[in-house]
Amino acid sequence: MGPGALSLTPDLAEPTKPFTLAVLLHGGAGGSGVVATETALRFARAGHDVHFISNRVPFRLVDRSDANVWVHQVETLAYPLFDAPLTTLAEASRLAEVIETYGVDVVHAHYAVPHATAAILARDMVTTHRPAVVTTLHGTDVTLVGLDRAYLRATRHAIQRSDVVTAVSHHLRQQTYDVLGVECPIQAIPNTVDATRFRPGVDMDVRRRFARDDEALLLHVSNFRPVKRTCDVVRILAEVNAHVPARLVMVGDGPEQPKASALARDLGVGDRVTFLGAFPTVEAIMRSADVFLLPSSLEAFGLAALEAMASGVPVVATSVGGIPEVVEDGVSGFLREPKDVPALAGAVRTLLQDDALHARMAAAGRERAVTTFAEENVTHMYAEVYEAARNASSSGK
Ligand code: GMT
Repeated sequence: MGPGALSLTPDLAEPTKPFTLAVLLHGGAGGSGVVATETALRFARAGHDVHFISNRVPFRLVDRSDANVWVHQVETLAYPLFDAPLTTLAEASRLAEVIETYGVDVVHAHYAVPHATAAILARDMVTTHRPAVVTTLHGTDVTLVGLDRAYLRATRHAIQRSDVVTAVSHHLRQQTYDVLGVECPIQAIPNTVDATRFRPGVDMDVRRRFARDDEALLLHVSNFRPVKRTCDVVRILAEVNAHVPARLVMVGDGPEQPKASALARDLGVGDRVTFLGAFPTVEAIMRSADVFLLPSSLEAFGLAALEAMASGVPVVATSVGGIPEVVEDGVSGFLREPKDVPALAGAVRTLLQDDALHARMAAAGRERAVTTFAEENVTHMYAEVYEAARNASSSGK
């Protein structure tokens, strides 16, 4: 390893050369913000300085006491001439300030729109030095929003100008080439999970808040966007409950929540579904469920499914996007076609009616979460990416 190179010991306990990282993210409850926050905090724990640049305090940043973690809120101007605040410009300006003030070495943009663009703009503005820019693609920044004519060229430009680009699954990496027309190397780095926080072991007090001991407890966690098909989650519960007494907990909030809630009442299962809203500490509920449901129509990875697997909870999900890279059909859960509610509900019933199968899948999911998606491995991949990005940046790529 040459001079100035970054190096982390395998357990990340002793960084040999601390660096300063700036992270651009959507601070809300979405998976990209969760991944951005938790990845950066792993580097903070290893002794590096971390600066979050966001429109709000990141959702999963529950402990604010670390001395080497800063949050810089992006302020915008609500000027009557503009239909909406010009956040990309505000974010780029704030980032440039942070880069100069704190000597940022690496900027990590999570979710290309608009963060990759803000990162490239800030890098061009800064006169003190040239920080490395890493962009991580998460999903709809490629498959939905990035693809929209309104954003496509700017998104492609920012991705290609990044020093290193990563995607959270092989499927998303390929989509970025196929649909966005990006022509630069992209490395697939999977998401990971804190397998100590997300661990098996039903908490009976928590479970009994939602279900009797003779009832099954199904769980869904998302930001209730249309791609999550939260109404199908409710339909699955209704179908399962027609055969096996069951309850459903829905964690999160978003545009489809009122529809899902109305549907539960229409289907006569209003009293069997609990909507808890969004909150960052879902671990205890996660490990207390019997089955985790993710019937999405689009999913680049499915972070919540991985959190369920780490918690020893089998997953019933759809075989779309990157989900098959996370959940192995028939091993750690069941995958069915999107919108096929009878098949998805059938898979849930199969799991609920066969204790041995349920136990096997729970154990297989946990095993996969702590091996294939091990935190140390994924964090090391990002450490190597930061090093490669710094090398590319210093050679003025
Ligand atoms: O891309 C999105 O839709 C937003 C993003 C989020 O912030 O919720 O979700 C994506 O990133 C997550 C973290 O990498 C992945 O686990 C999700 O699968 C992915 N969502 C989609 O592709 C729909």
